[in-house]
Amino acid sequence: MMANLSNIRNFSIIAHIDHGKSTLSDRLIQDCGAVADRDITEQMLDSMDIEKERGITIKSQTVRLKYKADDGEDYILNLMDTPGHVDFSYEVSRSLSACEGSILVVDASQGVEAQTLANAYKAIDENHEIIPVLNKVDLPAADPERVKQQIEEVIGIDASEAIAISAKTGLGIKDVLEAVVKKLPAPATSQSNKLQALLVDSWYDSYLGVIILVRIISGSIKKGQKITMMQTGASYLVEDVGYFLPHKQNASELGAGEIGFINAHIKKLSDCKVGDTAILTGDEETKPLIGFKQNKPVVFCGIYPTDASDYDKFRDSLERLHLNDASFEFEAESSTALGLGYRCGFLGLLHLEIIQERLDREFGLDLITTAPSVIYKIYHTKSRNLPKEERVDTLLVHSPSQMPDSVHIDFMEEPWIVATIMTPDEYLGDILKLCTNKRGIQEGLTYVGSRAMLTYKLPLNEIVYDFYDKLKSYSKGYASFDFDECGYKESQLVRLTILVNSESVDALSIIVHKSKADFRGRALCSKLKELIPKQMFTVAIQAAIGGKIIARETVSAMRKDVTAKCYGGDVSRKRKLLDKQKKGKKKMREIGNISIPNSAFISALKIDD
Ligand SMILES: Nc1nc2c(ncn2[C@@H]2O[C@H](COP(=O)(O)OP(=O)(O)OP(=O)(O)O)[C@@H](O)[C@H]2O)c(=O)[nH]1
Ligand SMILES: [Mg+2]
Repeated sequence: MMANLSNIRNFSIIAHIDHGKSTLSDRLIQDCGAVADRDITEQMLDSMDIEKERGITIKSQTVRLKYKADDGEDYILNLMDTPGHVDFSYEVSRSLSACEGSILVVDASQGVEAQTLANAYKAIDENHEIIPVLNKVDLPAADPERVKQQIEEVIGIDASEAIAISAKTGLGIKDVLEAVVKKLPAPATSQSNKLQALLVDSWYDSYLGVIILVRIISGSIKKGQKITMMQTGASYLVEDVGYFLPHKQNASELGAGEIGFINAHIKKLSDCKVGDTAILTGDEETKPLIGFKQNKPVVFCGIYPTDASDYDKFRDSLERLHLNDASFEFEAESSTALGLGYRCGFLGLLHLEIIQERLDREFGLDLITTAPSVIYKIYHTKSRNLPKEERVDTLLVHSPSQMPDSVHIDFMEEPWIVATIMTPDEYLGDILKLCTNKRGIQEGLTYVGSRAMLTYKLPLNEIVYDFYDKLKSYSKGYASFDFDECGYKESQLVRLTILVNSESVDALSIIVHKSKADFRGRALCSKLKELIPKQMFTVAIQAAIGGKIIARETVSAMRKDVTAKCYGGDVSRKRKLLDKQKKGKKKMREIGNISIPNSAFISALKIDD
């Protein structure tokens, strides 16, 4: 049975990382009786192994709940639990555009953090009605009154009726459900009864093919009808429609205002672009919905199988994983040091780490990763006289090996971000130093109680390097961080090449800012000196910018004591033996194939500055 529109509520649960969104979802599911008490587990919606182990949400999840409110009416609640980490903020945006309201969860012992702010603003931009909820009031450190004040001061929404809850003990959950029904609006009624379904998400099911999650804006959809995706033009016969309760449940029909899945035996994930509009085939004059802007990978790195014979398996694994997570990109690449591999693009460093871990865990692959990089723009000297917009030969590169010779480069640009950092006052000094060291430009500093809120413009390539780790360690984990891209700026960038016995090792080469090149070059060389084991011959490690060597280290050869057998005897005999050894070594150097341990590639890139 389709629900009456005025009795539907669609809402997202948003918050900073770890403030308790998934735990609150558990309680709401439990209170609505959707899952028997004995089947309740912690963070039920975090279904991937990696989510469970790390205790974080990576993918948004939707659940349809039935709730009998105090006014005696039956309501349908569509709840969307979202991830808190900045890398997955795209998931949040998509969920928000499928809903009319949000529950903003704030940990009452921590207060407003960087992602609280970022996600709250996203909800405001979507014209959402927002219910502020203060979680973890069971903790002794909780201070709900102070946090209420913070929400009003920093975010600027009314928090006087914020609900104090504990998602752990279940305190206040009923109040949250009542607020959802009373304060959040029902979906708007549409003028048309022609199907318009917003594609919110899609994923691959090994039995059914691609499943899509839709928000029905107008009209309805049922089994046996044929749908067309407006952007891609792909058409499919609908096999099933239904909801997640949280288990998958088929329904006879999905109607306006509802959120549910469509299974149409879709083979290609590329046919289903999230943000696209699905219509009934034949209704081509229907207007497409606004959709979302495509998210683009910002961090790139090369990934290579440790064992070259795993290459085919690696390619298959990437293809399979891509069906599950279309937000990473990959293209084949080869490196003289590492052989055949792929250059992959990710939404951020955590995303990179997770994909790498899934490749290892789900596909049993042993991989080497090169330094993460961003996309640089290179303006060619040929079109020097043209205005920037008319330069058609501008190159987008994310790997040093793609950089043309410096004589062909007119100038380069790198991406910048604007970061919001919130930190307890006592760590402010260190964090300011860190931002300056990362070439940051301070834009603002305000206080929210005893917490400082900093706005900084920073080059993205400094962020992907180790900014997040440093921020966490300088602030003992208390600082939080959010960022948005803010365009490209001209920058003095150079290619720093590492040469091992005069051969360039592209996997260790990087694109860096000129001011850091000397330091990084020296540091890389001395780090490699520690990491490369002694060989039978001398190994020279050099760092070069263009043709100029800026640093050099030498790994001296192992010296076998060839004169050991020669007791006493005259000097000329010893000489002779030593000369013979020298000749042998020379030969080895010529055919010399230095084995650089895999670990060197990763540790070499972790240099303190
Ligand atoms: N004491 C206490 N702990 C809580 C409460 N709610 C959640 N937690 C704990 O806080 C941690 C994070 O909870 P999650 O529900 O996974 O947080 P989340 O917001 O979903 O996190 P992400 O999805 O990674 O952003 C878990 O260890 C929970 O057990 C609460 O009300 N009281
Ligand atoms: Mg979660």
